[in-house]
Amino acid sequence: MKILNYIISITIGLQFISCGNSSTEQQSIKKIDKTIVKNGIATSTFTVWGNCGMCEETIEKSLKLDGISKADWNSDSKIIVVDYDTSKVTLDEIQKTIASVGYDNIKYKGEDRAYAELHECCKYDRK
Ligand SMILES: [Cu+2]
Repeated sequence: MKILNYIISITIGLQFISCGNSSTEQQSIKKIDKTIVKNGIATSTFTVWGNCGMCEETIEKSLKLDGISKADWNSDSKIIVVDYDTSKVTLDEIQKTIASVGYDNIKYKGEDRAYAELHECCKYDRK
């Protein structure tokens, strides 16, 4: 029974990271760009264009930088929440980093070369 549960959870996990055709939902992307700073720790919430769980991995991995304590992108809402130490990293650097791995965001357009190298199903409709 344990094995069955394990298989089921893997199957659900795979569905979660697989790419759906989300071109219809792309049209309703809400543009958000908001930052709250408290005691030198900022929480920025902004829009990052993308498709799926693989995009989420690429975007979040790119933000494993000194000073960033949390980066959580949601493939449905296309919104990322980043917590960071403002003495170590700036919002501008964060948004440039996301663009450098190919993702359009509220401030910067994703680098074309990085976009071209994205997995087929990650080639989201650009902003
Ligand atoms: Cu993707």
